[in-house]
Amino acid sequence: MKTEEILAHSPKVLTQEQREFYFDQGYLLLEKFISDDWLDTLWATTSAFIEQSRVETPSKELFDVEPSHTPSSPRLRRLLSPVDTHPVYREFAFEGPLADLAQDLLGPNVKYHHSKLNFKWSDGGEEVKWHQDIQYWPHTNYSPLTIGVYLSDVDEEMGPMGVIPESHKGPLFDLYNENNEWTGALNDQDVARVGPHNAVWLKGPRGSVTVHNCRMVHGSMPNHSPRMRPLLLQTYAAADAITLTNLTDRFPHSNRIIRGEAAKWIDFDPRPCLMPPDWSAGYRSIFAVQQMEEGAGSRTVAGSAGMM
Ligand SMILES: O=C(O)CCC(=O)C(=O)O
Repeated sequence: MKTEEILAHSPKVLTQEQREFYFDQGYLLLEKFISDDWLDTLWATTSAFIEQSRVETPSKELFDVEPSHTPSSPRLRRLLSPVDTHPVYREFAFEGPLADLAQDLLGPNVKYHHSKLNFKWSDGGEEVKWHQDIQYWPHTNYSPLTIGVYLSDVDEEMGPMGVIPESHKGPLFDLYNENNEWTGALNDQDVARVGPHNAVWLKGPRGSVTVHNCRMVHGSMPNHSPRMRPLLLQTYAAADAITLTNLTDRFPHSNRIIRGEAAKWIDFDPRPCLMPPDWSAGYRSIFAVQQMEEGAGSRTVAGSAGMM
């Protein structure tokens, strides 16, 4: 659906100005968008998962942990697919305020793609290097967007999400290195090209919400504060965008229509998209792939000689 057609539908939770800002700049920050009731419920569920991770080797199906994780001092990087893991996250993503927000930016027919809870633990929680999302999970068009919810107050010390305004209008960058290995991040020359000095750091009190388009260059610094920075992320797309890889096939709720109806006609954007590696044998997290850890998943392009 074209931007003008989306804007012609009456918004549910945003002003017309906020919608236009998103399409022009590629991102939004909505301070205190989520109610305290929802935040308390999400925290109760999240605390139970943190407790569950207090074992020597937490489940790889549920958690991605830092190499120094221990039962007495858990260091979670990510709860892998909250929507598939607990009904509270599911209700929040499918029926809560985020579904209205997604509809205001995607049009009446909205599909859920995936979710994750990035903890960025206190005292050194890892950086997320500059990258664009869509090369990780190509779709037939560039409608997909990710909505993040800060479950705690987040200030600049805590590694808030950083975005480069309007970078969604620019090129998609190659996330492979010179040896054709997936790094999942822009190389130094491309980072210089987009100008990290232009970054806007999205901070705010708990319940603040970030939105970024799937072509947006974004990332975040390490968390050097004594406070963790839990950011609950859920990705949605217009119903007429079809995902092109099997990355989320193991998640039962992926690609579910949460508002409106399934598309009869698929929309194709002619701009090419980079193909990621074939991660059907396993994918852990952006942290693991960007740190190029052992077992983080395949690094060569899907279908290349290196896969055989
Ligand atoms: O957690 C963050 O700061 C950024 C997360 C992100 O960009 C991602 O998971 O793709």
